[in-house]
This record gives sequence, C-alpha cells and structure tokens, in this order.
Amino acid sequence: MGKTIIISNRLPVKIEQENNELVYKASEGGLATGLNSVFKQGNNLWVGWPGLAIEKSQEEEVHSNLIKQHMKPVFLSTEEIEDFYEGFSNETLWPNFHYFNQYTVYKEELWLAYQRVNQKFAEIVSEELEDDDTVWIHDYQLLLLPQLIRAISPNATIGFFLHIPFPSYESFRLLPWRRELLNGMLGADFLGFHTYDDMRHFLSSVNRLAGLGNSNGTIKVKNRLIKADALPMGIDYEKYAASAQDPETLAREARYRESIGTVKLILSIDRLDYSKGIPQRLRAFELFLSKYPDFKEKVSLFMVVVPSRDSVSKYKQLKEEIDLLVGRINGQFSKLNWTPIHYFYRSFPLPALSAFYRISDVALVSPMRDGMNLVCKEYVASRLDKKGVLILSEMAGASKELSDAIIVNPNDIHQLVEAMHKALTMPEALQIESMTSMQKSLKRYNIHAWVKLFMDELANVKKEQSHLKTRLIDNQLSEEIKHAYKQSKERLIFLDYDGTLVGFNENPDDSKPDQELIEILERLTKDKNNHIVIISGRGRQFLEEWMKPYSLDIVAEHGVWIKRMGKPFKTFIKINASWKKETLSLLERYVNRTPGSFVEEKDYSLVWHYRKVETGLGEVRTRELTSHLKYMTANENLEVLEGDMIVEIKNSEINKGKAAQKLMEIYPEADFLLALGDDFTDEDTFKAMPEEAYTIKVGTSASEAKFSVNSYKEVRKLLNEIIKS
Ligand code: GDG
Repeated sequence: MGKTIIISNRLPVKIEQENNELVYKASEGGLATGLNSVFKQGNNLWVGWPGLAIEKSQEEEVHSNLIKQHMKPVFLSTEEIEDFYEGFSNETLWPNFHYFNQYTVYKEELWLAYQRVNQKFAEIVSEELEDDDTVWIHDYQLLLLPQLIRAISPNATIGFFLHIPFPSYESFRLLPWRRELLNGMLGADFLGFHTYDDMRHFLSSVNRLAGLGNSNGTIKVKNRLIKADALPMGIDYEKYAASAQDPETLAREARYRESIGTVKLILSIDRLDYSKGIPQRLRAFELFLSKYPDFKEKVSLFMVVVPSRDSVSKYKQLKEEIDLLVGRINGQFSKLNWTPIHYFYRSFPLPALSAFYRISDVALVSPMRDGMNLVCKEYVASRLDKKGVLILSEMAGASKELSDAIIVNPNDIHQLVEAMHKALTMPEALQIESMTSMQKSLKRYNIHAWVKLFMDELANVKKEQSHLKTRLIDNQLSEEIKHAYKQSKERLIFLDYDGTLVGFNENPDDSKPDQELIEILERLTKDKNNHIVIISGRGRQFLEEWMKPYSLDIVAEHGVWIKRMGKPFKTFIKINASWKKETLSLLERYVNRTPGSFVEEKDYSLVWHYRKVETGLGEVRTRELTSHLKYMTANENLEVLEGDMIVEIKNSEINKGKAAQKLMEIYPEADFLLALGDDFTDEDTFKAMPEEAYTIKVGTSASEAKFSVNSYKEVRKLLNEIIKS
C-alpha cells in the first residue's frame, strides 16, 4: 500500500502574521476535520498553500515546521495570489460555476497565472509521488492538476472532488478555456460531485466539448476508463453533537440568552459571498416584519457574516449593500428593548457557533447557489433536543438530502416570508419528527463514510482499469496470435466491417475501403490457406460492390444473406418481412421530427440513423422510439437493437452467430479461428466460436470476447502483423 497525498488550494492550517511572528492556526473547515484521520496516518501527506505570502527567507523554516505535521507547502507570491487565487479562481471560475455570469472576469493574464500555479502544484506533488500512491485533489482552484500529474506519472491513481456546483453546459461553455479545463479534470480516474445534477452537467460538457459519451458515469478517455459519481459530502456529526453539549457552549448559550431575552431567533451564518443570498434574506425578513407585525419584538434575525475575499471588488460592494440593508431595517423597526437584526461581521470559535445553533429556533439557509452547504447540516447535528426548524434553499446541494426541511426558492421573497412564518409557528411534534429524520440521515452519511466511499470508488475504478488491461492485446499476446497463425494449415477469419475495419462516418456510404484496408484485404485473401468472412449488418449491395475484388465470403444483414466466393447471395432461413411497411412509416415520422436523421432499408431489417442529429436530441428520440417500437413489435418476433448512433429493427431469429456457425460447418478443417467485431451484434459471433478461437472485441465495454483492442486502427495493425508473419 502506498501513501495518500491530499491536495487542496489551502492547507488545513493557516499561517498568520502576528507581531512580526508567524503563527500556525488550525483551520476549522469540514474538509480538514474529515481528512484529519487520513492524512496524519503513516507517511501520508497534505499539499497546499498555507494561506499567506511567505517571505523567501522564511520559506525553509515554514517548510520544515509543516513537514513535521505531514504537510507540504506550496508557496505563492503576492502576484500569484492576486491572479491565480483572487483572479481566475474567484473572479472567473467561482461566478461561472455559481451561475453569476454577469460577474465573470475574462482575462488572459489570469488564465496564464492559473496554468502556472497548477503546474507548480504538479511539480511539488511529483517530488513526492511514488508508484502505488493515491492522489486526492480538491476543488475548482486545481482543475488542471489531474491531467498535469497524469502527464508526469501516467499510471498514477488520481481522484478529484469538486466542492462547488458543476454548472450546466450553457454556463460552462461561456469560458474561453472550457476545453482545457475539462481536459485537465479528465486526467483523474474518479471524479466526485456533491449532487447528481452536478455530475449530469459535467457529463454533458464532456459529451459536447470532448465528444465522449458515458455509460452510467463511466467514460472512456483514450485508452483509460474513468468514472464520475455523485457523492454528497457529510459532516463530522459526532464532533458537532459533542460540541453542542460542551460546558463552554452551554455557558455561552446562557450568557447570550440573558442578553437577548426571550425573543425567538432566526439564525443565518455564511461566508461573505454573493452566492449566499444574504441581501435577499434581509429583504425577506423586512417584508416578514411588515406582513406579520405581531412578530415585532418577538423575533430577531441573528446574522453572522464571516469575512472572506474582501479584496475582490464584488465582495466589497456586497459588504456595503449588507451594511446598508441592516442599517435601514434596524433603523425602521428597532425598539429600545428589541433589535430586529443582530449582525456580526467576523468569525467565531466553535463553542460560540455551537451556542448559536443551540439557541436558534430557526436556521435560515437560503443561498442562491451552493455546492453543498455545511452550515445547515451542522445546525441539525447540534439540535440535541430535536427541536428547531431548518429552512433550506433548493439551490443548495444539501437540499437533495435534507428533504424534511422547509425547502424554498430563494428568489421567491413571498415563499421565504411564508416559510419563516411556518417555521416560527410549527408545532413541536412536527419539529421533532423532521429533525429526527434529518439527524438519522446525517449520522449515517457522515464525513467518515464520505471519505471511505470516495476511496473505495477510486480503488474500484483502478481495479476495472487493470482488469481491462489484462484483456487488452499487448505485444506478448499479438506474438502468440502471430505464432498460432503461422503454425496453422487452414484459417477461418471473421471480420465485422464498420467500427472494426473502418471508422464511423456521418454518411455510412462514405465508409468505403481506403488504400490501407485494400492492401490488407488483398494480402489476407491471396493466401490460399485463409478463408476470410466479412460478417456485417450492412445490406448486400454495399458489401458486394466493395468486396468484389477479393476472394472472400460475405455475410450481410446480420446473417440473412451468405455469399460464398464467386457465387450469388443466398438465404438459408425463411423469414417474413411483412412487418416492415408499418414500421417504416413510423420511422419516417421520427425522421420528420428529427432533422439530420434518416432511415436505411435492408431486405429484412430497418435502421434509423442519428449520427448527424443535434447532440442530445438523438438520444432523447432514441428513448422515445425504442419504447414505441418495443410496444409495437411485442408479438412480432422482432428485435430492437441500439447500436452506435443507430436503432435497428430486425427479425429475432437472425443473428451473426447462426451465420458464423454455418460457415464453421462449411470449413470444418480450420485449425485457426479468429473473430473481430465492435458492437452488440458481434457478441453473437463471439458466443458461437469454440473455446480455442481468438475472439477480439474492438472497444472496452463488456464483451463475450476473450481479448480487446482499442480501435479499428489497432485491428489493422494486428492484421498487418499477422500477414507479415
Ligand atoms: C464550499 C462550498 C460546500 C462558518 N462561520 C464560522 C465557521 N464557519 C464554518 C461552518 C462550515 C464552513 O465554515 C462553511 O461551509 P459551507 O459549506 O457552508 O461553505 P463554503 O466555505 O463556501 O464551502 C460549499 C463546501 O465547500 C464543502 O464541500 O458545502 O457549498 O461552497 O463548516 O461551520 N466556523 C467557525 N467560525 C465561524 O464564524 N469556527
């Protein structure tokens, strides 16, 4: 077992300058506590920035202090902090990923700094990285890092987790550097997101920008399988539950209660950020007081805003807006013995936070957009008496898990007002019921479960990759095939056409044999000991026309037709094609509704092609069409098959396996059997082959074949090699 290297922009400690001295403070973030147990074991390590521009002369000292605590610093200059961190990370990526594109800054020099700093991280990590290590990269500041590390260590085990939302393609596409950013992420083996929606958006961008599809989150990038999944981050539940009964917390609660009196409290805690919806919350509270005047003097908003990024101008403006709003509302409603809003612009130690959670009747968590939001989870974990009500924005990732909260749309001020009223008047029994259910879920999916799940998923992807590798044809295996080919007296070779001998084209008629393929076919068929069979789903005409020069056998339409060399096509099965008329008119309707699609008619099957259809629409129509067809063909002995950008309907008694069987009967003396194919229809061929045959799948998805190659180009390479042998 190698070590684990955790990498995030910030280390779990922050260094601050106090009276000309550097002081090291633990950072309280959820990530730091969650990974504490991981990075302090064995020789595990955390790599990141210590949160301050350190003087060159002090770097060595800081480095050695941190290394003792399993941390390795990445030092950033003042300029890098401005351009990489405040700039590209927080003024370009942050607003784009949170759908605040009116704030997105597009500046080439910020992008250059982002690339440089990611490269710097990669170099520092590579100094530590050994073969069996596991790398876990965190968040949007390091999107390029997975690929940069992969370039240095191609076999590294790399996980990536995004803590903020992954935006819809419609937002992500606005970034001039979208392709580079995405390719950076695709260097990872496993990518985790808080919610299914984030994962879905990511996969859609991968599809549109990198042209890669996925099957249940598994993507094939070049020769590597990688996986994306939704993995909502939990909190250290026991830590918050314990802190809620700590004597210091209880003492603080008593003090606060004494100062505030008996009023009810609505709690709001956020970092200063426009994504958190703080002004919207204040306006809603103002409207609440006007609409429900009975609550004046009976309820106060307890609002903590933690200073953050206040050197970025948008944050400065936000701070001013909040100050003004609080001033205006307090100015309008205050009484000598009642302050509507208690507003704190600073951070507090954990016991204070716990006391705030305990003392508040309602937690109002209403971000405009939030990757997850941990404050709402911490509030729930701190409610040891199970009372209290959580109002939660549907735009926070946490709302997917905490469906027992009062869920609101933060843009709907009236809904916010009604939610406050409902929360403040909720019967205790109901409060206990929903709190109990939320606590149960948060206890189970806590931070430790999250870390374990992430590590397990990453290890599983690696296992799958190595399983695929053992099937993938390497030099040794191709030598073995060459040797068997050479030793044999009579050979029978089944070759599928599209996707196996040639690549896919928008127009299937364009996939004619090119010069390289012509030469391969000539040489293969010239050898009198070879029986070559082209076994395809295509119609007779195309195959007859393009295979004419070679002495080989042809199987067309998945086995309906067999053509022995020099003879005409024959069919060996009695089949009925009366179903075609009605099905054809249905397919024509889909063509009318789906620009770019077309129907191919064969003797005993019909194919709907959608390769040229707008990305996404083809898949939607396929779902609709296949369910329509399955219903229509239920009693017809027909099969509906989904292939590479096609939907095919054929008689179910026809398949390539039966045709292959027939040809093996024709050539019973063959002592070398080879079958190559790329899609589901070739699986029947593979299944029909005897144990000693070489069956090779083109592509990495699951298959009955014994071996696999990555593409038609590798098929050609293999064929060229065996001919030469
Ligand atoms: C990003 C994503 C995602 C707050 N005030 C004080 C204090 N805090 C602590 C809270 C909580 C943390 O800070 C805030 O976490 P959030 O999740 O709410 O927000 P971000 O910092 O924006 O985090 C977010 C998160 O990553 C994890 O993936 O949930 O969506 O934006 O733990 O308790 N802690 C102390 N004093 C304070 O005054 N000690």
